[in-house]
Amino acid sequence: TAWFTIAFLMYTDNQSDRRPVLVDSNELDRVVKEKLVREPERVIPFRTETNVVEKEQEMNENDNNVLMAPISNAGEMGKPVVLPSNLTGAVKKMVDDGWLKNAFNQYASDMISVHRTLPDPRDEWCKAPNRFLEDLPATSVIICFHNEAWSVLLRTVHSVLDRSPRRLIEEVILVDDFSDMDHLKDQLVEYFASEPKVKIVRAKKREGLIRARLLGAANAKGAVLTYLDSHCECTTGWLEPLLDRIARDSTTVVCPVIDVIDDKTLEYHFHDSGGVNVGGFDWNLQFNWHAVPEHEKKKHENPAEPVWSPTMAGGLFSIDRKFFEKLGSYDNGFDIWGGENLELSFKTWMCGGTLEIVPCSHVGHIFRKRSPYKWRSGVNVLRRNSVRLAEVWLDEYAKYYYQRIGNDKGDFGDISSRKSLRKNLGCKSFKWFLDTIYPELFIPGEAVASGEISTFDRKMCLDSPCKPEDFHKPMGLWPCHSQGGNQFWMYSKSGEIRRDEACLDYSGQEVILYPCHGSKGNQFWDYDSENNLLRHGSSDKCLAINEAKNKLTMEHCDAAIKRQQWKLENYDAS
Ligand code: UD2
Ligand code: MN
Repeated sequence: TAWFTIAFLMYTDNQSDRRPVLVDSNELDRVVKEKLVREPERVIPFRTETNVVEKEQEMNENDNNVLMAPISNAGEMGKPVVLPSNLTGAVKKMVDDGWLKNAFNQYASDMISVHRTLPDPRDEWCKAPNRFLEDLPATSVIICFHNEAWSVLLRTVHSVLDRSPRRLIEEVILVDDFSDMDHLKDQLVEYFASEPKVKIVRAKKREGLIRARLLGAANAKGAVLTYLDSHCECTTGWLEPLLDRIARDSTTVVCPVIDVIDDKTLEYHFHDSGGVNVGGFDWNLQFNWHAVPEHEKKKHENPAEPVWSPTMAGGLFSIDRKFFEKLGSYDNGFDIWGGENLELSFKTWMCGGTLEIVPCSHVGHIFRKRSPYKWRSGVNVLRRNSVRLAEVWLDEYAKYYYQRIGNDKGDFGDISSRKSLRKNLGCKSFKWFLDTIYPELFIPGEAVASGEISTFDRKMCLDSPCKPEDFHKPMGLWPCHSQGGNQFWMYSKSGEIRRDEACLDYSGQEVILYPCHGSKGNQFWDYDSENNLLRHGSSDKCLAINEAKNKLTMEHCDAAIKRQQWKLENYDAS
């Protein structure tokens, strides 16, 4: 019968690497021997979970085709680690626990070397001789974490140390935002004891990632600060192209291309430079990605050249330390998570800098589907951060965000010092930023109606999220709640019913959300405000509610039928 054991091997030098590996029991001897032969004095069996093995053996008696990841090259060259799908018992529990604690597959990560190899993602353009300046400033790399997995954190740090010229790394500052996991205490200190470049700074209470980053900056000595999340992997040549831009102009803030490390298999997916995206945002003040716009593409001969980006994702960037300080670094009233990425983006542009994505630089990041750690109870942290941001930086455009949160700003604290910062810096207006740097953004002010779209008795409202994953799904209906959010819609001058990049679209089947294309047709709705009908362009049918099924349908227009009558909030007939 095929069964497996888990062996924890520990290398004993400072290349130390601790990873559980799934090994076919018949192979265990050979595998350990091979390791011993290759690195005789370095490998000692650290712990063998014999009881786990026995339990697993009992439970898996009938599983005779369990796949084993080869011990020595799991995840190498960025390949995926695929666990057997029929895991049971103790191993399954370990896998589940890993997911629960981290919102990614920690167990798979633990199987992969913390020094794993990755392919070189760079475009040939990046490798030309003298592409980058010889004389580059050294950077402090600041990595904040709150309860990060051991193998993932270590792989982040090693990828920095292994793939950067040592002279360009002033130091790597690990900022522990008050974690309570055991392995992040003495074990972490011991692990890096012989690496003089690595420093560990601890927050005395839970600060959230923004104040943790400020703590890192306060301890940093480098001329440049480079921030990374604690679940990243830097690839060959990632650092020089970033520092080069800052060396040429200290007001340039730069981001690498963020590649996706799969949360389940840890596979490293590369974006090639043809597929580089730039950052934007929507009026919910959420960051989003876009293809490089045409007006920007025209400025470049090669797609590997740095491109202007209206905003940054937030986690991975380099900035001149003095310029960061001049910009007032981050609002220290920002708690836990969110808002700081847009704050830094807006003020970089508005206060004299440039924000770029640098396609020669690739860093991977594990994107998660949920946040695994505790936030604060009783406060909507993200909303509070975003209101602070809007109050200080959005000028007359702040109202578009407030509409989206039902005009409920809540208690957002004191922002007077941030306002005077902006004033003293003499920054440009948000209108300038939108007109000049982000002309693609749809401005709700140009809408004819904005708010709820409800049935005539205001009982039911159009209600849907509008993320890319919601495209192609039927538009939902829900009792009206007057809080904006998924019930906030805009009726544009050109007849679209939209939120952000999503438009109400009918092509003969269901009434769905579809990316706005701006060419009317299936996305054209004519509101007849006398009869309250929403007449659809290409089909000449009217939007109606099917009360029995509680969903939308399209019917031949008839002004006498109540279920075809709609109210558009704040409809401006002129
Ligand atoms: C993205 C950014 C992230 C940050 C965030 C908005 C990328 C790839 N990631 O979310 O850097 O800008 O948007 O705020 O651009 N952490 C703490 N203390 C906390 C919470 C988090 O130290 O209280 C650490 C955490 O361990 C991680 C980093 O902050 O290293 C970012 O957190 P995340 O990974 O949960 O955020 P992410 O990637 O979803
Ligand atoms: Mn992250």
